[in-house]
Amino acid sequence: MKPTKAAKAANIICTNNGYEVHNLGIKIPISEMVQKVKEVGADALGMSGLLVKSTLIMRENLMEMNDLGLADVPVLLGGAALTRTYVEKDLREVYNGRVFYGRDAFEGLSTLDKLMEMKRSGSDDPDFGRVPSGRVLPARSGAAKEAVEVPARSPEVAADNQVFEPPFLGTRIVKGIPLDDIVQYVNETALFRNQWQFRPEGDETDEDFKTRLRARLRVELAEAKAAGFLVPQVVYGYFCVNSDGDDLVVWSDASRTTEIERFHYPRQSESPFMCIADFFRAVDQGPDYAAFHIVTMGSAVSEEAGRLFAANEYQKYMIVHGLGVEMAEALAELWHKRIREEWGFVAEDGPSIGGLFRQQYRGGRYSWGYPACPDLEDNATVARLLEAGRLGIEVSEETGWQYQPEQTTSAIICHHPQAKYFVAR
Ligand code: B12
Repeated sequence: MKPTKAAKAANIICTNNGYEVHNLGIKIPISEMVQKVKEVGADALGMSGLLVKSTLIMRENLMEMNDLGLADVPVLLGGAALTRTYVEKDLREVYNGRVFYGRDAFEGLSTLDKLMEMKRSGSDDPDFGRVPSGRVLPARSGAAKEAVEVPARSPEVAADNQVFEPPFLGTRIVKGIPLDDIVQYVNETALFRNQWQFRPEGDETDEDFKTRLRARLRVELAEAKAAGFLVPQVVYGYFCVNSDGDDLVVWSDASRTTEIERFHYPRQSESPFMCIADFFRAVDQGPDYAAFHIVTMGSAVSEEAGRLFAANEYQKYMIVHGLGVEMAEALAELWHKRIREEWGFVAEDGPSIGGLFRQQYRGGRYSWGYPACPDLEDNATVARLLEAGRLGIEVSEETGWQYQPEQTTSAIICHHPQAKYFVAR
């Protein structure tokens, strides 16, 4: 399980409202959770998952609790990868006890309040948290779905697009990027609302709200600079590549004789049959190029956040952790822009930074684990390609294919003008 920041947000809000929260940490086996539940006589168990993988583990955990006869313990679930339907329909069908979805920490708090009220008053609402609800999918008709022939390539993706030659082939490491350059690319809504959990006060407009919080951001950034815990670093590079069916072949150099890595990308099973490989020339069509990057804010910010959490400085913890992760996201945006500059098509950018968050530029940037390329294992392939170990970045099956330090993210950058987000599976 990966509670990280999110579970901590729920933890902080529940603690502030009079609940005693026992935070067990990340990737905790169900046996350990059960042991703690019994030891403290917990009124409820909460789990949080950032990645899709954790949602599957949650399901297994609930089944295990059934088997152990512990289904009298209400379970609260939340996190980026979960959906209300998955919890309130699929998981309620699995768990013999009560299970709830918490869209945010406040929803978790009101569920707890209702559970406690029931306990205090001795009243019972047997349906609460038990009745499956949510979207009911239409029953599959007896007739088999008409077989769709999946083409080798999406007929909607142009194959005669301009190929841009990159400024160099191979990798480069960049350090010492000024924090002031990065902060301009911070998504303020994500930072102020989602990470820091602030909301407009009274009749404050969104713009007034942002102006108020920008002052706070300046203060936090100045503190971070003085303490030196935000350490932006990038490893990036350009490679000669070709598509080979649904694969992307990465060559050692422009002679295209030695394959050094190969990424497999899923193809949509329905029209328009998109697949990331289609954005690149096929082997027999001549050379094409892709850029890759891994950006990190370094391990010191994870350590500082960990220290604050351990010292029960929850509010400050949320600020520092949130700043670290949104600066990592901003660094990816900034570096993508630098790549467009170097590669010669930044003039096609939209007029505003806000527009960049909506992909107003030539081409696209895809991170593994996102819907167009869901396979997290390829985080390790790109780390190998860019030799990310040089920045102290680790990723393997042991880390659940997540990068360490946490405030790290990777991507492939395509110049094809049709390379925009889509859902492959
Ligand atoms: C910010 C962000 C990042 C940041 C920081 C991530 C972090 N560790 O915190 C950075 C830029 C580093 C990042 C990187 C990556 N990310 Co990211 N990221 C996000 C994003 C945009 C927001 C997550 C977040 O921090 N939200 C703010 C927190 C506070 O919200 P929250 O987690 O949802 O929690 C709230 C509620 O859910 C609820 N809640 C949560 N838990 C609980 C528990 C209980 C009991 C209750 C009641 C409530 C509750 O309360 C919280 C507060 O209100 C999400 C997409 C999204 N919109 O959610 C993707 C997302 C999590 N990332 C994703 C991916 C794939 C990645 C990368 C693997 C990409 C890559 N290849 O580089 C990497 C992995 C990082 C690594 N170290 O390996 C995917 C994961 C999907 C998957 N395949 O599993 C997501 C879902 C995007 C997507 N739509 O596909 N990411």
